[in-house]
Amino acid sequence: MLDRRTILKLAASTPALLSTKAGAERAFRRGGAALPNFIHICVDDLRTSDVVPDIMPHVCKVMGNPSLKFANHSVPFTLCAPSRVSILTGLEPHNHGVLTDHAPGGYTGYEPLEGNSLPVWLTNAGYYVGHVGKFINDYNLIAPDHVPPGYADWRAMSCAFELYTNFTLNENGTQVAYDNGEYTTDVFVEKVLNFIATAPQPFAMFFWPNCCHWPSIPAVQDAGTFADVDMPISPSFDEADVSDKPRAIQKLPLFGKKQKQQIEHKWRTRAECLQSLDRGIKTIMETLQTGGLLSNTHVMFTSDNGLVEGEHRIQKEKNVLYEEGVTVPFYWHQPSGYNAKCTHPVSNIDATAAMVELSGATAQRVLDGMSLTPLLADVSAPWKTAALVKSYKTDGICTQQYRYIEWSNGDKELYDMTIDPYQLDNKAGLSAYQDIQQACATALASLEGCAGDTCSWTGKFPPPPA
Ligand SMILES: [Ca+2]
Ligand SMILES: [Ca+2]
Repeated sequence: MLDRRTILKLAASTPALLSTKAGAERAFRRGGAALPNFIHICVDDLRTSDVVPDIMPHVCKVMGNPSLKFANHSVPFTLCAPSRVSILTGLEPHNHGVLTDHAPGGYTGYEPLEGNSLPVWLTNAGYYVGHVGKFINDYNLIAPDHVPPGYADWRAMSCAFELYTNFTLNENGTQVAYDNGEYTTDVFVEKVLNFIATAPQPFAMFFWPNCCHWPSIPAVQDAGTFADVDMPISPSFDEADVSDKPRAIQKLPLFGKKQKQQIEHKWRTRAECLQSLDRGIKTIMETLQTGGLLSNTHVMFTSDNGLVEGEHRIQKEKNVLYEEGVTVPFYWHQPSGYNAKCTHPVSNIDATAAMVELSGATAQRVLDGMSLTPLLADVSAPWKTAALVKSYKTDGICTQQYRYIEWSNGDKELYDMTIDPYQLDNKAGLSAYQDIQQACATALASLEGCAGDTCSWTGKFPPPPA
């Protein structure tokens, strides 16, 4: 692993790269102002409840403040590959067509799209683009030797992404085995630090660790560190009364002792698995700071999907639209230092549109996302009123106040998040909520077929009944 001094020394040698004509042109293109760098960190299966000081103290400190926090950030599809493809294409899943983790989805579905994706647009705009970590499901099975277009520095897992040791990376076309006890997250962080130290500016790094996806194996030093810590219990854990819920949830029995122990075990291993990443992000932020790069680098921290783990009697499931699955952390540390909490409904495709705008890149397709740039300056700026969300069996919308879900069997759910943040009391079908439900259903029906600008819904939703 590189120590700080080596990294700074490497950084000091980087101006040779910057002093080239091409590098200079890359760095100063927009009216003389330097184009910003990007570090896009996308954790795998991270829950919002994981980003708390007891589990991720460094992330809470360095990303939580002074960052912009998007507190109502959903993913377009609550599954790894469809969500990642939305980030890379800026499209809603119904427009990119990758709706599963495996064929016809996964990398099988993404491969025909990859030549027209965010990394390619950034490269065409003069960016030096890197990727470290997990890519898209089944990349390892279909094309482990392939370096996708748009990446100047490619270091992706070319093995099963569930591995935390004894793994292989495709490093710019060469298969490199890590079979001496190296731990994925630690190796990935080292690669990111190397990139920061050597990449010509402007750069964009997609740091997508496999952590903390099940089996959530922690680094040796972290194993057992949460053994005596009790899992926080949400009011919706093992929901006592599910008579308000759709038929699929009503069928679920209350947990037995063994199931509760299994859920708690998974929570503990996930918390332990996140420790290495938490330390790594602290080092990355410190390195950007000491290298003088933080003043011109946007750092985003998010997850590809959440995970329902015990809520509403669901033992383990990401592919549902309850809050723990569909809403994921999103922090944006930006050069301006603007620090606020945004409650507008935003989606990962909106971040893609913002990266395109900030980089001066040209997307070679019509983006479905709405650039977040107005909110990066003022969280009360005018914004769309709903985000479209999907899973296998459900479609829905997230608004500033409501969650509305339609199941494929016709069952419906409506939650007023201001009075019912744990989604214990489904309001669908209640006469007092009829107007709200109708407004939500109208927005959903429109967004399900949207493209480009029509994906930015601006219709109003009635206030809740008094
Ligand atoms: Ca995932
Ligand atoms: Ca209930």
